Amino acid sequence: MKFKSPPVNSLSLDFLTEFCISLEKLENDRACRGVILTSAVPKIFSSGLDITEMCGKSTEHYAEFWRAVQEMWLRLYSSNMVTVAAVNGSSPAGGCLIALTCDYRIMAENPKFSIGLNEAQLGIVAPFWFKDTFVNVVGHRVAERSLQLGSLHSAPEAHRIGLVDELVPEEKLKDRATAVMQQWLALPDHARQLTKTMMRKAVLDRLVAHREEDIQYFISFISKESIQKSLRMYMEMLKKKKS
Ligand code: CO8
Repeated sequence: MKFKSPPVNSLSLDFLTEFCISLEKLENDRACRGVILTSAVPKIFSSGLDITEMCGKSTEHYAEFWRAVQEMWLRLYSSNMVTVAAVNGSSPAGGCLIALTCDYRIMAENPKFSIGLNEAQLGIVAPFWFKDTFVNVVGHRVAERSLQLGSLHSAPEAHRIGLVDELVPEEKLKDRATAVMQQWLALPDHARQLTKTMMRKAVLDRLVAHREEDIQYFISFISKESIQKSLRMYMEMLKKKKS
């Protein structure tokens, strides 16, 4: 699956909806046992949640948007397919979450590409299920430091802390992702799927049990004037950086 929503593959409500529909189609296709997620946009895997969806919108919109973000994560984290992220560009926040949610991550070894849960830099807080997913990949201490600092890690650093499983030259990314997929698909599906469920169930169940509460928390957090101000300033900073 190639993300193609220029300029930066931000996760808008439309993007998330289409992502879930595409994933469901693959999930229901008995001939499909694995999916490689990558980007068709040069230098960017995904810029994370579309900030404009979280700025100046109605309570109903925030609820719909957040439910779509949850749905994307629930489907991908619980997927029966083998999921490999071929991270061929920068991948902050929600983009990093997509990669973390896969079974295996391979990143192009370009030191200019960065990845991480940088929410704290925007003045917002990564939700508990972003944190749980991160902890499951890198461990508690690394996650705690990285989350508090809102760190964006260069590709080599991301590899060093275990945020990505391997680095390869950009031109070899597709071949390597295919080889990894073959290796994972060599195992009997039922054993691999049950093992995955065993490892992920507690974290998945936690969001399922607190889904409505999490939506209400998101709405009240994001609607705060101080948070709206931080997001507006961040967007302005992105635009200024350009000029
Ligand atoms: N949402 C909306 N618009 C964006 C986003 C985004 N996430 N990222 C970039 N854009 C826009 C820019 O404003 C710019 O718009 P315009 O052309 O109108 O000026 C356009 O996309 C291109 O951006 P850049 O010029 O910055 O492109 P570069 O190639 O130079 O850089 C980057 C690409 C590295 C992706 C850079 O744009 C960047 O760092 N973006 C911000 C990424 C980020 O911090 N995302 C975090 C989103 S928050 C999230 O995912 C989790 C939130 C959890 C919420 C929990 C609350 C309780």
